[in-house]
Amino acid sequence: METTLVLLKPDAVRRNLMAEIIGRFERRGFRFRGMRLIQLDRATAETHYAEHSERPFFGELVDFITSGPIVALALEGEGAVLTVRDMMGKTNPLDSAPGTIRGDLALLLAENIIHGSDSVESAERELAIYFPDGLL
Ligand code: D4T
Repeated sequence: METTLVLLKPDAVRRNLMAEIIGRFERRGFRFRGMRLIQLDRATAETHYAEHSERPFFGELVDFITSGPIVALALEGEGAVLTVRDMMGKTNPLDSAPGTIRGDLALLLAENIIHGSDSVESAERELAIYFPDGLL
């Protein structure tokens, strides 16, 4: 059994898409082990996106993810990491298939509404950032 970290980014919260997205994960059958509405500070955002620190879009990425509240979810299920990534669609919403979260709800790469851990190792690292007190 795997547990993965999902973020509903500030654009998802601003656009009132929380219930829509969370509902998809509920209906798919994941067990919710954590759910928090939080405002990220820059230091935490930079820790989360450390792998992108040298990329030209890093500053904008941190500006964006700290621009308003986000929702952090810890979702448990068989193959949760890959299943969530499949449900999200491709990173660039223009490439995301209809039926996926981004394919149905997003248009812009810089505002792609959701993050999901890309491996079991990333999930462990990221869950520790957003749920330092552990999971239910
Ligand atoms: P996240 O991390 O948000 O789930 O996205 P992905 O795992 O699907 O994609 P990523 O790490 O490659 O990108 C992280 C984040 O940066 C934004 N981005 C990405 C951007 O604004 N411009 C770009 O050119 C790229 C590649 C979108 C997602």
